[in-house]
Amino acid sequence: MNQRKALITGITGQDGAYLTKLLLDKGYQVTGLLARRSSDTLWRLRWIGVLDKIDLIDGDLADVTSLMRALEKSQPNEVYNLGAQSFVGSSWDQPLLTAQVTALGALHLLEAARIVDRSIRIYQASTSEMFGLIQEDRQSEATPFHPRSPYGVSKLFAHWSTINYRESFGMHASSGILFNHESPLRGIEFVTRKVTDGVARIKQGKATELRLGNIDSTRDWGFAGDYVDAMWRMLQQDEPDDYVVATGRTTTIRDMCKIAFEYVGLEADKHIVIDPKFFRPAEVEVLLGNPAKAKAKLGWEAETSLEDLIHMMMDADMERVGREA
Ligand code: NAP
Ligand code: F7E
Repeated sequence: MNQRKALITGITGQDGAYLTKLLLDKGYQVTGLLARRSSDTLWRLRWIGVLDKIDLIDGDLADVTSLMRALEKSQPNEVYNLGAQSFVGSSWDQPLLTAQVTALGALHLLEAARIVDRSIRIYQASTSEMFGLIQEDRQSEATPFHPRSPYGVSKLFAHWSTINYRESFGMHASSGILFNHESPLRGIEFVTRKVTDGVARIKQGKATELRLGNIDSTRDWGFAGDYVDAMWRMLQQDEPDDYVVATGRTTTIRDMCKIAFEYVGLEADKHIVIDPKFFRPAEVEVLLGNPAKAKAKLGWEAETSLEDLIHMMMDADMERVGREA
């Protein structure tokens, strides 16, 4: 059988690294779209040990011609669209850029695939942020959407575009509505990593406080390494579809912090400072996913508990902070 080929946008991000590892382990030939940046963005691919095993092609989701060239060059069976301006907080400061990359970028990719080869299977990285102001206590594929940020609105456009290309052109385009997932490779701007890095600094005497925004909101957090497996499973189905991927447990930011502080023998209340600078113009207060469909149809379940996840991230950050001069 011919070696299967995958193209990943957003390969330099958290999920890009874990997905690349998973696909290489399954025998895929992996190509990544590499957006032009002035500084090094390859550290995650190095950390996970895959950088010398993949091909990289210059391209940007904002430039549809670069996507067409990438598809023609890599001739993938599967494309995973992970590229995005993915930080909710920044999306109010850069709403147009967020829409260009996160919303229109997804449409560019669908259109490029329609023109180049519409048999390519496509994964779209949708998000629980589309539920925003939640309309049901546990959010499933059938829950109505109400996004609360330019990021959420952009992702909803990409989500519906994916469904539209499936319905209009019969393309195998699937959407994974993933709830928050974290890892030692999570960007430092996201709250879990900000916390594990901050706690490591306090423990090692390099900081005394941790400044946070709204710690009463809750999130359904899982491990990125588990979640990329669900992405792959979606593209192995005979029919394209949409799936919620979550753990089914929700925890406040406050309690997540406690797990990190207690792991190294510190008290969270003594170090957390609430700083309104980190409040958002509109908050997503609660997220709790219902992953029943992913379990029934994909045979997928989250395997890593929040405690194990935060401990894994703490270990990595204790080591990283310890190495700093
Ligand atoms: P991430 O770490 O922020 O990675 C984003 C990736 O997108 C990076 O590789 C980035 O490249 C790339 N990118 C940004 N602008 C681009 C552009 N104009 N053209 C091409 N690539 C561009 O995100 P993640 O956590 O891995 O998440 C992966 C995807 O899942 C994202 O679409 C995110 O919105 C979505 N998602 C994430 C979660 C979560 O909890 N992690 C949940 C649901 C959905 P550079 O490194 O060059 O900036
Ligand atoms: O915020 C609160 C903040 O930035 C989580 C992205 O991957 O998941 C992520 O989006 C919560 C919010 O993630 C701070 O207000 C308090 O209630 O870690 P976050 P997010 O906004 O949920 C979804 C599923 C995605 O799709 C996104 O791409 O934590 N919070 N204090 C804070 N958040 C941050 N970042 N920093 C704080 O100081």
